Amino acid sequence: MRLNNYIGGSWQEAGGADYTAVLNPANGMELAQVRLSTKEDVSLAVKSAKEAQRKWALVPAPKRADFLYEIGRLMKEKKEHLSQVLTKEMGKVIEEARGEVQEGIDMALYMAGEGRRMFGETVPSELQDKFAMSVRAPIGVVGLITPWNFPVAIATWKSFPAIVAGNTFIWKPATETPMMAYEMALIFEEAGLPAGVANIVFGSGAEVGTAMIEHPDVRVISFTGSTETGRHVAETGGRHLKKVSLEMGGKNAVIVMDDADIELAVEGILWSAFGTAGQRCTACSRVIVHTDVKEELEQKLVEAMKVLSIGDGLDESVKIGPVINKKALDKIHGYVGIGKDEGAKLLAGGNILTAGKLADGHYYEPTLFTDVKWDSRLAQEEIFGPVVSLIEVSSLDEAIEVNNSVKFGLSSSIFSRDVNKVFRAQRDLDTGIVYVNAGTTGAEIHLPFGGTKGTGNGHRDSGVAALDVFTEWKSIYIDFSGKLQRAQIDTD
Ligand code: UN1
Repeated sequence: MRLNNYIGGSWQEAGGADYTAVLNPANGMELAQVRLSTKEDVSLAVKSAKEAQRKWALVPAPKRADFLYEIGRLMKEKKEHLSQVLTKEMGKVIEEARGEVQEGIDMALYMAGEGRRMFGETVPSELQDKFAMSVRAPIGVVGLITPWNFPVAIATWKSFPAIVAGNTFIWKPATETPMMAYEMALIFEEAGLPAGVANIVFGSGAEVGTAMIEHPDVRVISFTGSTETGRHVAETGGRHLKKVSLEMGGKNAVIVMDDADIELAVEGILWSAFGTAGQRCTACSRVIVHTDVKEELEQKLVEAMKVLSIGDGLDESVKIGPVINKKALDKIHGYVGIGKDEGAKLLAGGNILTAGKLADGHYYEPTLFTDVKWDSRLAQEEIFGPVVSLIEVSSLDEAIEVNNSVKFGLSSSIFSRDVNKVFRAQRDLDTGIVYVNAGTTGAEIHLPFGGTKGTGNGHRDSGVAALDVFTEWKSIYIDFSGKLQRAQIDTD
């Protein structure tokens, strides 16, 4: 299977000579090939998106939303198929793949509702016979750069608000997961989305991503990925005065207080640390535990980790799938080595798994360290794999301080039954998302998704907040007095 770009409503072969193979991380099998695009392919896509946008902006928002309802319906109809492709391509277990597709369906229906809201403001004017209001105006052609760990959901967080608001888009999916983008293109086509509204260009960040950021007709770049790449996107975008929305790394913590329901905390930690093999920006990678319950938590975690089944995510009984590729596997194992060198105590895991069929894929054993120093590399840097570090503290204040000590600020969580502690924590934890008595994952699409400090640059995906990325505020004053009225001057 060879995937082609989707530009101006038709399938077009990319201009580059190089192909990449899409490999199933569970067993190394080739799933598809993709020809890498060039700067010229991006120009073609931008041209068609720009032409389409003029007409699209004039389609009433509720009519634009009708396409989203249809896209949502088609995603629902094809949910099982999409989930199977997602598991094969990305590796997450099938139950989670279904969850991710559901997140996309939810986003379609939610954003379609915005077609009939998209609230602006009407305010009184300070002058007689004058009307004042603000509306959200589309921006134009927008560029979307999405990661491999949530190849559908994150793309829907960006593309659906973009189109309901009257923009057209160029989407560059991660090179590891082009098949989900291809599946979405089929859905856009079947839903009858006008040609040029949705454009997909496959290729590398260096070539396609850079060309999108540098193209004068692409006004917004919405990026989710690594902090390193995000910095480059922001720098290049800044030079070209682009609006750049960034979602980057995390080093998310679960705090377990001495009054917590420990069984529940164990479940929350397992799900948010080892689900998706730890490859969520929101994954729990630190557990900040109160001295009085540290031993109990350690024992229960180690016990519970023994029954986590590891293997191909298509097998319904498997709880933990592979990591995306060999490079990721080596990085994770590298951090385990760093942890050991730093003197952290390994309680469970710590190995690349190669027994039997696992040798054909990229599997890492769920890993638990304890007695980790809050300022060690293991506790500060993003690993993006199934590795958790326990850090001991003796008070809530210390727990919050340790949580806030990292350069990222995406998600955090506290397990406690004390309402006073819970309310102090939700106020003082400095992350963009806070959970109480749940792990660090599981954001719902109708609230803003994003983080503080090194995680982002002040923008948010999903929720109504996503519209802020893809619209400009336009303030409109209508004077129906028939005479010149001067604001701030004609005050009597
Ligand atoms: C991500 O981690 O990159 O909150 C996205 C969650 C999911 C989305 C995660 N709904 O874990």
